Amino acid sequence: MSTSNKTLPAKDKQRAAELREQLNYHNYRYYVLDDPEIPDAEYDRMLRELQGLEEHYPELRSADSPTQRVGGEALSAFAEVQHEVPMLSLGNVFSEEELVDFDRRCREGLDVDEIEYLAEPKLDGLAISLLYEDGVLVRGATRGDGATGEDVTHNVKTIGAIPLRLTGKGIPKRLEVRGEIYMPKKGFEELNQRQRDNHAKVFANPRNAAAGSLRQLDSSITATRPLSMYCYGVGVVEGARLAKTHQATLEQLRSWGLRVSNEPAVVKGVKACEAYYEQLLARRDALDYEIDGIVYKVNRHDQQQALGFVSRAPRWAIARKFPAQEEMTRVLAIDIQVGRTGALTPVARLEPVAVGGVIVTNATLHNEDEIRRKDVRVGDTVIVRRAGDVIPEVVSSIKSKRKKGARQFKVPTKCPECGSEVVRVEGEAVARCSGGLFCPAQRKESIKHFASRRAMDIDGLGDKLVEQLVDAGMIHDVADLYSLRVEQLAAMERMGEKSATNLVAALEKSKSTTLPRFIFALGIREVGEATALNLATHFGSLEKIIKATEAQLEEVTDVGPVVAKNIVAFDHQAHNREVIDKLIRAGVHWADIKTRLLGEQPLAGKSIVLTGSLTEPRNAIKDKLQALGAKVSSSVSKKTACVIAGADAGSKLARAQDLGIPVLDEAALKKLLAGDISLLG
Ligand code: D41
Repeated sequence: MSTSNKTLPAKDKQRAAELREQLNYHNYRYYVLDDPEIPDAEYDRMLRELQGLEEHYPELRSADSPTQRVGGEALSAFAEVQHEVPMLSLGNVFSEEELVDFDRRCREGLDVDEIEYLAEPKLDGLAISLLYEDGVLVRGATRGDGATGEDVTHNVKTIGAIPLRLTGKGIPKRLEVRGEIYMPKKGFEELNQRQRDNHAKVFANPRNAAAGSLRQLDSSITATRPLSMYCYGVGVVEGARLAKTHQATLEQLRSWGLRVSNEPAVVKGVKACEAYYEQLLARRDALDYEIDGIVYKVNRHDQQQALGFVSRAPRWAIARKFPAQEEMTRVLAIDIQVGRTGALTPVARLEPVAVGGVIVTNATLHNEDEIRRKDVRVGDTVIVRRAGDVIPEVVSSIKSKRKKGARQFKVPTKCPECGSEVVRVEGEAVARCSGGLFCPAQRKESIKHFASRRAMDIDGLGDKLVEQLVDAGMIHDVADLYSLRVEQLAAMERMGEKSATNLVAALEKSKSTTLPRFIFALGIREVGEATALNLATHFGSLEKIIKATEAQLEEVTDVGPVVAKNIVAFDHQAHNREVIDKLIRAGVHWADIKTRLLGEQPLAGKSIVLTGSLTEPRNAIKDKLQALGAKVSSSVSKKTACVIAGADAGSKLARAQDLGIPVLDEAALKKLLAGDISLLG
């Protein structure tokens, strides 16, 4: 029977049924299979549409509607945990207006003019509950549906950021800490690269990777995954008094050795909430973890209590969502791009779509294997993801939306730029154009690389101009750059007398360079900045590098057989030797470097301490330091020559700072390993 006086149109009734069915299906894929098919943003839109319909026509509401549900169902493989204090859900708002509404409801509820909120980043991970008894971690549980979660104690214990025992004063007899487990962006990229190399499952985003890692039955797998955690609240507290505000609670947690973010801030009134939102949104890409919005919580606990709850969400907290980083769109075409080393990269041309506040029209498909694995076809509806400064990528294709007749994509057998044969070396993921510098695409890319900031740093020589110059036949190789004249350049599109003069001056200036930059600028395959530096410090001069055999090259730090082969192959091509000679004749020069004799130990007698999480395995770093004569020690003393500190370094870093001992980051470590001991003071 209808409870409203509006009559329910058949099309709305049908739409509601459709939404309900689809939402239930996607909910199942997300929570039970850990394998969502559509972006969260799309799910949210569908849910809100259904909520809107149900609000308008209350008779549409039913107990089994997805709008009545808070979270997921527990997976049977783990023991169930009943949360003593339910883990509430968090309401969402998507605009400033809606936030103003939230603030008004809170102010009216409390009968005050202004409210103090604690604003904090909303981490995009998994909600977790950690139970400490007498300061000892006894249980870790997922949130599940808020009432019942999964026991993941064995996995939680492998996460370094989670203390197994609390420290400090006034620890409660029982304390349930709540927070978010997440995977840092960098760790996520590295994990996916590893998975790709091992032909294992690649994760769609850091949150899925964190969920998949935490819900492993074998905790030794979880232990290899780069998980971390921030705490944002408490559940059960027994045998201690709670602080009076949320902020003070966070400080308490921090004082007990728990990991609490430095980002939360107290903000007064809705204007300040908005300012906090804007400043964090501007820094979103720079953070080393993904956040999908801001959570505002009424700071005072007495006010929280006065406001209470609606269904299973607090009235005193709200999440203001950021623009989503994943969206749905359609593939219009798949093109092949040819890189500097001839690598062919398939790129999807997309129907323009706003992702994370930016319009995306192209997304990488990485390589042939990835296209095949994801089975992306022209015409498909796909999920695109744009996170930080990483190139947008096609995450997956939504097979249920595929049109009949869509054909599988095939990498061409001839280079689309120059027609040369495409080759794919056994065991390698990339297919390459075999045209070398005959291929205009490779020529353009190698010139762009040569001119780039970290190479020869030629100011004013942009990508577009390089393409024009190559297309016009004005330059064929990097050395030709140095014979360009002002009149020639001034005649190019979008150039004038002034920019042409500036460019010629920049070219002149770039002639004075360093050996490592020059080697890097040559663009030898797999010779990056670090390798170029190692080669330069090892050999001291270009002459010696060119004359070196593969075996001699392999004596250089980080140079293995593959890189050594690439260098020799580069040197053996007459064309490359000619270009180098031409560059030197044009006046490119550098100062030779004082070399380190093989077996010489610049770090002899130095004691070095490693601390914090370093990106390279510790043993590998240790080996390299020891090869240079250093003693790697585990404690900091007055005799320590330096401390190498990675992320989240703790007491050793503090001690080094107290003693005034030099602290080096990983970039400085690279220099140290290349023999630069000036950093040791
Ligand atoms: O960072 C988060 N994802 C986050 C989630 C946070 N910073 N605060 C949260 N606060 C709550 C309440 C206010 C209900 C205690 C939350 C969540 N809840 C939450 N996470 C998942 C469901 C709810």
